[in-house]
Amino acid sequence: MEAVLVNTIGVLLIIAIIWWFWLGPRRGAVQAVEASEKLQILVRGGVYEPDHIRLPANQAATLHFRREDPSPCSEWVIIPDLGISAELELNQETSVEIPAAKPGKYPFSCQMQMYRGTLILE
Ligand SMILES: [Cu+2]
Repeated sequence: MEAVLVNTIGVLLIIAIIWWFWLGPRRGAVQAVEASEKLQILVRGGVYEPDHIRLPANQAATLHFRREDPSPCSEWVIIPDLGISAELELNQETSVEIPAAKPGKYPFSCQMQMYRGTLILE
């Protein structure tokens, strides 16, 4: 019985460590920008909806992420090729500014890459 307790504590500690280093809150640059046309992306059930977004290249834009998934997995959205990472508030809309960039495919994901999407600039 005692061994079970010790094991349980060990497992909880490991979860706490993983939480702290990989899933916990981190600081990121979030820029909220007013946009005339709304591009809303729902974050729920392990997928971004839509997960492919086409935008004109060489033109700044704003994406509005609405996170409805309470799991910490979905807390951040990261676009590595554009140097963007944004923290998403639960049940709120977070504006993510996309800078003018050359044509191409720019993958975005949560920090553990369970949520995945692609930004297509053309
Ligand atoms: Cu994730």
